[in-house]
Amino acid sequence: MIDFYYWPTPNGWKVAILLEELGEPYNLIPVNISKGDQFKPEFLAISPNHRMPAIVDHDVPGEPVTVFESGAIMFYLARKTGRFMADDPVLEKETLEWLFWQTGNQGPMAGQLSHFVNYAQGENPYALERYRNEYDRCLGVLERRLEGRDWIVGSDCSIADMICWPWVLIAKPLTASLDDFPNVSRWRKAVKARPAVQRGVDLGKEFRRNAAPDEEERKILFQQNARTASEQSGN
Ligand SMILES: N[C@@H](CCC(=O)N[C@@H](CS)C(=O)NCC(=O)O)C(=O)O
Repeated sequence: MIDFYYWPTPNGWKVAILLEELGEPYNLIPVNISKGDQFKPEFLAISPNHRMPAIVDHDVPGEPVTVFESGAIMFYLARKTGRFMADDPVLEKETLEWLFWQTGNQGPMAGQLSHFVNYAQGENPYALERYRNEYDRCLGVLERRLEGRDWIVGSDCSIADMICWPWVLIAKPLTASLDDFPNVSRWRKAVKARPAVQRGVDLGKEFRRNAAPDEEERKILFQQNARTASEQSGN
């Protein structure tokens, strides 16, 4: 069985979608990032970067295997199950390129855009513009990749699609339009139509925030540095 450390955000959805697509049972462990669960020592032993998602795979010989970072988790599960990543070395290399691209480019830029759209409205027009442009640039990268192809890598839906899709799903709340990106729009719709994808996005929806973060939550989420992280972990 897999323990899945999760909170319902785009980064969490990536792995939720894959687990639902795999159809294997898993044990959901909520990591309430507004309350500081990401700093608990038992979580840090699994995810040293204070971030979810993370997994622990108990279905292995010997000690359970811990995996943090969505790209690494998805690569691990795809390798282990032989699903959602082609066996061919060149296609595997292409999958890795898109996993790295997502976690090094689209994810951080969209995450910062979300911060300035949702939590620091009007406070920093330069930052808002900067991340809006970068998010738009990333949509352009995907648009070119999806020209003449249904999926990001190979001929089927793969972990490359599952990792890139959640931050495109929420383009509108991020104040971006997909009007100039017809290939991305078509692909977004095709991924969304998959029942397992819908189940992944719905996972833990009862935990979703329905109010702006209060002062304490803002401090936990937005004023982190090495010292506060260490204090929160009790070190
Ligand atoms: N590169 C990481 C990003 C994970 C990430 O940023 N997770 C956020 C939620 S979307 C988190 O755990 N935030 C906790 C915090 O900001 O303290 C991945 O792809 O797994």
